[in-house]
Amino acid sequence: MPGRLKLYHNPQSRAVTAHWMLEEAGADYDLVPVEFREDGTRDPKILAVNPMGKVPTLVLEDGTVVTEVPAILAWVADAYPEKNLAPAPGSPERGSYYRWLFFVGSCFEPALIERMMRQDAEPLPKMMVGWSSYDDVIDTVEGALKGREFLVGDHCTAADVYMGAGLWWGGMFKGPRILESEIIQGYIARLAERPAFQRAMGG
Ligand SMILES: N[C@@H](CCC(=O)N[C@@H](CS)C(=O)NCC(=O)O)C(=O)O
Repeated sequence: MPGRLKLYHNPQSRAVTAHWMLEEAGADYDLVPVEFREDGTRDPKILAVNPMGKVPTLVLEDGTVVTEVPAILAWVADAYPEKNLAPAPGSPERGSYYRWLFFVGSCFEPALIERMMRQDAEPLPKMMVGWSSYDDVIDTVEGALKGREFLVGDHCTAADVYMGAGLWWGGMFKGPRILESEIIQGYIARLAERPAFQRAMGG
């Protein structure tokens, strides 16, 4: 058994995605609140476990530190196999699962950030950046979700937790095409009905 975990958390952050995942897994955990500061300094509590000063940071029962949302989600999915939050290692579905799990952090997030924070700048060259372009990312996400309830197989996996949370945040930040897309909004609405989502994201 994974034992008791500690999630360094701030509700205005990507830590809610890890929180949602811990709820999906029925994990035994404590939230450690991390304060965000306006003056550029960081809460010493987070610096004591993660030199990047970032949440989410998950600390396992033996003190092992896991950072980066997709790493935390993947670890939790594997640590609670009975919850069926990841396809079997080596299966074709595991390939799709990894694809979408990694797509969020390496394509969706940077594309959204580029689009939202560099609105007056020329887009970075498609061939150079790993996410190609914001529109290519949204087209790809819509294509992956078209006619499907979840990204992989017929039930929610850690890839849906990451993609769903990313799209949910993207909509809150008014990322172009996210609120307008019926496919994306239908997907978010399905995920938002999950009790684990509501416990973590609802407050
Ligand atoms: N690559 C990290 C990103 C984590 C991240 O950027 N966290 C932000 C909040 S969403 C943070 O902790 N910001 C506070 C700070 O940098 O002081 C992940 O995937 O977990």
